[in-house]
Amino acid sequence: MLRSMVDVVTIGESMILFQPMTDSSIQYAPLFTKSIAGAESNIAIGLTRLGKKVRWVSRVGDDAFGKYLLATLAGEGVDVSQCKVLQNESTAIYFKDIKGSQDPTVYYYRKGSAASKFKRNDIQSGWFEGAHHLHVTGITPALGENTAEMMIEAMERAREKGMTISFDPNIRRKLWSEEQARQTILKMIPLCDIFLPGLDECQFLFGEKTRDEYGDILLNMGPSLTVIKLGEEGSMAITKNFSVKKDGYSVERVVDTVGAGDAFASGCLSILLDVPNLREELEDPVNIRDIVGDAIGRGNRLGALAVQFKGDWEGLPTLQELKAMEQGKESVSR
Ligand code: KDG
Repeated sequence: MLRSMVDVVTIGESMILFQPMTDSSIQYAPLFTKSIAGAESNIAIGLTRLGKKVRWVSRVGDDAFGKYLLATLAGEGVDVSQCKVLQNESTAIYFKDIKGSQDPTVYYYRKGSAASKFKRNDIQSGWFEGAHHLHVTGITPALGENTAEMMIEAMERAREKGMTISFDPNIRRKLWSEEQARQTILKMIPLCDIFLPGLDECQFLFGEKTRDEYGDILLNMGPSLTVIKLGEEGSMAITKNFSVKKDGYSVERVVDTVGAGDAFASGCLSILLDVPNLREELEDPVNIRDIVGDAIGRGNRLGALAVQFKGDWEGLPTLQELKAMEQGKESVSR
């Protein structure tokens, strides 16, 4: 059967997210809102809203949460046809404690979840059918005994098929030991074309160095493009032929920082994935300096939008809304 083309495939776990409805901390909050979140599904929604066709591959439990999760993503227009509902398994949940201006604290209830059982033999050719690009994170390999092996194999298969790959390390210290995280992420980096770490993640992986030194190390490891996220300062892109930095957007009130990196990746990829023959262009990037600059600028804008909303993806714009912002048009709401 010939399926329609897919711009991006992403593989990972999404969870049911509960957040206190009021400003009180989780311990005292009487009421919670329910939504979904997970780095890969955040990106799937972000890119879909920006007009890309995205397939999210996962496993959920045969429970009400699994149904809600799949319905939410399908409702957003994400292709969930390669997700499986596993009998007698459960869908993961997590809680986010927002404490004023600090980064929220998250509490995971995901050990032994349906998606944590992913293994190498689960990989299906249908995951990649008709697809151009794979986006992965460092969260999925941390979930279960076999998920790192599965992710590495998925990246290798995508490469064999000629797909480009982006990788956000999304280091989550609550999920694995520092040593396991470092070892696995260092194995995954050479398999990607576009690496999207935060500055703190570069420090974690390579120790204290300058930004240019991180760029040199990473260029020698394999990715043709590394984009280092610098928080409020913006972001910088490094290729073998040039580097470019774009300033961040100032934000009046930061509500919730979780999901900002995924918003950044969605914005950045939404422009890069429009480049024909992306891998060749990235390998010898002479003509795409401006495009890379625009991509990280859009990433910065989306990151700044995401932190102003409670929830990981609720504040992400549609392409039409984004274009209006990029052209400086005021929105007319009534
Ligand atoms: O990047 C945001 C994610 O961290 C959040 O959605 C939850 O996927 C998640 C995780 O594992 O931390």
